[in-house]
Amino acid sequence: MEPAPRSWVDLFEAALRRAARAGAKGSRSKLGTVKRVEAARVRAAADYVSEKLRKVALSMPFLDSLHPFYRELVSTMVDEDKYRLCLSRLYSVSRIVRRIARESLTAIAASADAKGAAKARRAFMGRLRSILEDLDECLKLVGAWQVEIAKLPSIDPYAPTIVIAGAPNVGKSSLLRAISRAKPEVRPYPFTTTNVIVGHLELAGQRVQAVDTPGLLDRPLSEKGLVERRAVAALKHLKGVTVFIFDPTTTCGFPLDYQLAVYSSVKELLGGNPLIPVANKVDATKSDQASELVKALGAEARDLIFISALYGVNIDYLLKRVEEVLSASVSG
Ligand SMILES: Nc1nc2c(ncn2[C@@H]2O[C@H](COP(=O)(O)OP(=O)(O)OP(=O)(O)O)[C@@H](O)[C@H]2O)c(=O)[nH]1
Ligand SMILES: [Mg+2]
Repeated sequence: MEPAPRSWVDLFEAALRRAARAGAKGSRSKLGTVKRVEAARVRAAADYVSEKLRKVALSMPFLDSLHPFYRELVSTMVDEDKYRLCLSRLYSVSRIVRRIARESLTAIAASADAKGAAKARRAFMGRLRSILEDLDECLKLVGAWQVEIAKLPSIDPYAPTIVIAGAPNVGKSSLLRAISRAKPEVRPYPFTTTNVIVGHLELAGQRVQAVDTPGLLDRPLSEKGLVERRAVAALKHLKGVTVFIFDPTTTCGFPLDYQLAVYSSVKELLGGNPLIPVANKVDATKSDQASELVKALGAEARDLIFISALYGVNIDYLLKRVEEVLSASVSG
């Protein structure tokens, strides 16, 4: 991405500097030379601004050509309508600047004396200034979006993926640490992970990506916040297998019923795509807590795997299951 100017002032001042440099050349005795110098100043400022704005606009991701996964992630970072509007304004201002520069160049060429040429150049700078001033809100927004977009994880939406999901604080990031080289932040409180985070591992000689997601709450899609919607984007659009994590100890702060409600909504989102239920924190799980989960899951408890992400218990077995599911979904 071409970095956006921080404000209209930065852009305008950079244009003025270029104009000053372009104007430093040549003597001022003959009218022809004066006109050439004034024209060079206008051209230098216009070229710089117009090119800068064009590059910024064109270097930003084009929403409609993004993969749906990225499209949804980006929509949690930018207001799509504003985004389109600002980028098209940058682009159109880039052209307007060229047009008014041409008008000024004509006026400079037609001016009868040095004063007239200088006046035409000053008039151009004045118009440029007010046009850029009007663009300030967009420039700042684009700058902020660029910061967000630069933080997007590099996930291949076409590669086999393990999506780790669950309620907050159940140990999702701990599991990503346990199975990949990624080192997402782990904290003893909820809402630590605010973005999708990718890690890589090898399963049966194949490179597989694992994606850690922000914790999900039990509330309808329409009420989900931006951070939660990043997890939803991963669940909806990445292909492979979802590992859903329960914390039967409930030290995560969410009762089992609550976690089960989140589980149901994840199943609904996945619409039949592969899902492995996992009970984490087995090192700290009491037997009645384990049986409560098994009972609540009914027939699905058959697939439940007890692990400890923190102490590395049963991780190999989980990965074996993941491998089986992934190879079944590839061949199926
Ligand atoms: N006893 C025990 N604690 C664990 C285990 N796995 C994770 N924890 C602890 O649970 C807490 C939350 O772990 P995280 O990995 O940050 O949980 P998360 O699901 O990523 O949390 P959010 O990103 O906030 O949704 C931390 O204090 C971990 O040390 C485990 O297997 N056993
Ligand atoms: Mg986390």
